[in-house]
Amino acid sequence: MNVDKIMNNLEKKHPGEVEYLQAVSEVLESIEEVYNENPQFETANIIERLIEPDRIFMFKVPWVDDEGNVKVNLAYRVQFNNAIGPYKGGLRFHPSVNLSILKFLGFEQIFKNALTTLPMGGGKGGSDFDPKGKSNAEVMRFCQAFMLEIWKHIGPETDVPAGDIGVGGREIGFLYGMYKKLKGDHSGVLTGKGSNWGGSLVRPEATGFGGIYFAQEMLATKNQSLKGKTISISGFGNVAWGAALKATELGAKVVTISGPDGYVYDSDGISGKKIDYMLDLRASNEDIVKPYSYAFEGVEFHEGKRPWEVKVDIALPCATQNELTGEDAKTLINNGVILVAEISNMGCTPEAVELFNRNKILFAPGKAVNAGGVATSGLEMTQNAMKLRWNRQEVDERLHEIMRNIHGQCVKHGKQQDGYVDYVKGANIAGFLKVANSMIDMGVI
Ligand code: 2IT
Repeated sequence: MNVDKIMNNLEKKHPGEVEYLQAVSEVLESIEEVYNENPQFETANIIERLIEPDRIFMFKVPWVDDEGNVKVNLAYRVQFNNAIGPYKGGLRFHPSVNLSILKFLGFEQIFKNALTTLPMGGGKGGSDFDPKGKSNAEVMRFCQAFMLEIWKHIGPETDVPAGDIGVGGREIGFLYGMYKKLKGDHSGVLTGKGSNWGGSLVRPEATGFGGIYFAQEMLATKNQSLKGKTISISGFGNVAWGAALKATELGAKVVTISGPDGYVYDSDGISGKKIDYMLDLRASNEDIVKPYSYAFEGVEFHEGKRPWEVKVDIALPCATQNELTGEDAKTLINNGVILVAEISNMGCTPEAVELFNRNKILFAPGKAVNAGGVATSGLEMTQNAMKLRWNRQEVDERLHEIMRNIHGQCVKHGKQQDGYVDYVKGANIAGFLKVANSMIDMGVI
């Protein structure tokens, strides 16, 4: 495989789509060796068939705000690959959303979903709609208008959207309500549903819990545990909340959370009612973290800064892509960080990843670490199909087992001769082999 040539061609076709190109090139570099050792991949022209989405729906969403003004947003659903199951992946509502971001997320989702051990393909969607400052009724009208267009192209065996940044339980409710009305049935076409109407217990916590279970496995390879470790977390949404909850339960101390406005440093640790307060912050729809520093004593707010300058044992990016740079990685390494795990998707820049690997820091990528979210979505689909509901313990145990399994796959394919585990390589190879071999089994379609 000639990675440079493939990347040059892809860039010519999709100029300026930096996040998408970044995600593809990271996977290709990881799998190059395995690919070259198995000529059947080249014969089936797997790479060219894998790196472009199967199809993309792009549509406008007209809606009316509370003052009666007609607004228009741009929306997308990227159906990337369904070799091992229906397209599956979240919806992101954020002003930064564009095709490059959704294609990177959809591409990552293919390998992540393959790692979960469950039958799910990869997809992603969303809109540049900004939920910040919108009323409940405006969010509802937008979600209804979004579903009015996309409902024809999704379904429980076709494509199953869920939440991502800007899409939580409230939005899934509005989207599901409209789908149910249009389709005239109760097929569980979205995950992250409310627990009264088909949602799975533990789904809200699952991405954060799964990330912490994964970090525990990583630490165990060095005979260490979370007990007594200090942790910096970025973000304050659903993912950061779940991670803070589980890390604290296991005896670690979380000292930061962050928003677009800056980060808060709480030397006493973010635990108990302070973690509940994260939910209030989110529900306020303001997208700022500063109010935390008024709500509790002894808390510092660092305006416009990111939390990676704080000296900690463990850093967990939980906000968005490329939120931890090479410079941040240097600071963390100089401060003695022992583990960095991306709970956000592609949270670290390639420069940061390279520095962690070179310095033999325990580092794992989002597609492995945050797979607990979509895995629990898979468990929600299973429960919907069986028309039953598992209790909290049953779901949590399955999630835990899946995270252990993903860690095992990363070690199997990523262990280097000196014993260091390259989790990026391990995750990419394990996910690729499953998807590529499935594509070969099914012929050229
Ligand atoms: O990035 C992700 O894995 C998600 N936003 C969750 C996707 C899902 O289908 O639950």
